[in-house]
Amino acid sequence: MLKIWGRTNSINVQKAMWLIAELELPHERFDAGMQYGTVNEDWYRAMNPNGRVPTIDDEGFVLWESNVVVRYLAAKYSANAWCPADLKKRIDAERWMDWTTSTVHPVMTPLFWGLIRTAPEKRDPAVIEANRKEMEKLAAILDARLQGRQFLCGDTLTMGDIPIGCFIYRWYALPIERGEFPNLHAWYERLAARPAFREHVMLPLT
Ligand SMILES: N[C@@H](CCC(=O)N[C@@H](CS)C(=O)NCC(=O)O)C(=O)O
Repeated sequence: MLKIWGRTNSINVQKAMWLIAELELPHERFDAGMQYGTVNEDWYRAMNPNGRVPTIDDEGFVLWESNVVVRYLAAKYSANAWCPADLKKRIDAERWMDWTTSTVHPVMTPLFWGLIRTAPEKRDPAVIEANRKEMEKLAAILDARLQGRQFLCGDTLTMGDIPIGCFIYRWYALPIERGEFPNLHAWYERLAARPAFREHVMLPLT
């Protein structure tokens, strides 16, 4: 059976868990990371030398790096749906996954850590404001992309929606000012209507 290690409040674990739930894959999840430890145990480091979560073991195939875990699960268990069969469609989805990691994640990390995982007296308002403004620019890019589309890569969900969907939940859940982005908001509501997204992504921010 598919095994996955990682705490439920990790955004990188959430990406994988959302897809596992969408695909109804039988699995076992083990808490790991932060207060749960485990990631520094020798046996865990032998699977994942980074000491990070998530890590999966699919019938002996061990994999880490969350976007790659999503790509693998989508390709193996949902070819031509969550992982588009058409090369250009697949690469389009992968582009949004990589963009999320290279461009959105570095902006969301100081916002999330600053507002959720830092005591109020230790927060740096200038850093939070700079990244809040930067997220407005990225939201505008997504809003433009979603004009006339139900989902990022067309009218069906693909793996391209997964990493960014997790970040956009957090962005809407943070206590910050946001501009009006009607296409982005409509897309987010389509995600929020999905039980798997609600169960694994829309968790209290901790
Ligand atoms: N690039 C890696 C990053 C993994 C990562 O940094 N995960 C965080 C949680 S989101 C982690 O393991 N933090 C340390 C911990 O939980 O102990 C991925 O996408 O899987």
